[in-house]
Amino acid sequence: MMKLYFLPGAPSPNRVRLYIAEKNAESTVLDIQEVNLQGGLQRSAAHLLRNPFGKVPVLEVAQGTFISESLAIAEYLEECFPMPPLFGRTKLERARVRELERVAELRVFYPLGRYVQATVTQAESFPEPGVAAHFLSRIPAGLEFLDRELSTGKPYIAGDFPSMADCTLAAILEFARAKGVMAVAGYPALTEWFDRYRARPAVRTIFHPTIQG
Ligand SMILES: N[C@@H](CCC(=O)N[C@@H](CS)C(=O)NCC(=O)O)C(=O)O
Repeated sequence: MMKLYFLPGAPSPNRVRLYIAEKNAESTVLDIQEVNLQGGLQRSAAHLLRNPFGKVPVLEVAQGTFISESLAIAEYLEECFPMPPLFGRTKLERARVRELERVAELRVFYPLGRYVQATVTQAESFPEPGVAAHFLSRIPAGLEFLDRELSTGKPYIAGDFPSMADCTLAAILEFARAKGVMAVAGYPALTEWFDRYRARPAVRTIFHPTIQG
């Protein structure tokens, strides 16, 4: 059985966990065992063999064969389990899903992550007010783009179907919500989409693990 190594609440593993939940909400059942590395186990010697950067998620596809990077993991799973398609059904949809997924990661998650890093003291970071201010100022352009996309009234970010772009965007917004940073209240379509998306049963099991259904 495949194994997914994760940390609860961490946005990158949540992208993959949402992807798996979206697949499982339909007919496909991905039999993947989740392994929780909380307590610092992502830095253990055993995990460094899975991913030398000491990060999650990591997917163990067979004993000793590991894939890291959330998007690479989702794309691998999409090839294993194509139904329902979560990277789009046509050439144009596939391009749109990737476009929006990349915008969410590179124009929102990346500056948000750099901002958070530059405000805390942790293993790999320390407070850098100038860096924090710079990256905070980069975020609105990404949020505005995504808000404009959703303002046409489509149910999901890439159209009338859930996709990997929703998984990435939701994982980011949930991380921001839990940390109390990057309020999205000023982006009405994005706020409405997030409220709707996080209320879905598949999503609730990941964002609110104690609430059933
Ligand atoms: N680009 C990577 C990012 C992986 C990453 O930074 N994971 C974070 C959680 S979101 C992590 O493992 N943090 C634990 C640590 O740094 O100790 C991906 O998409 O998978």
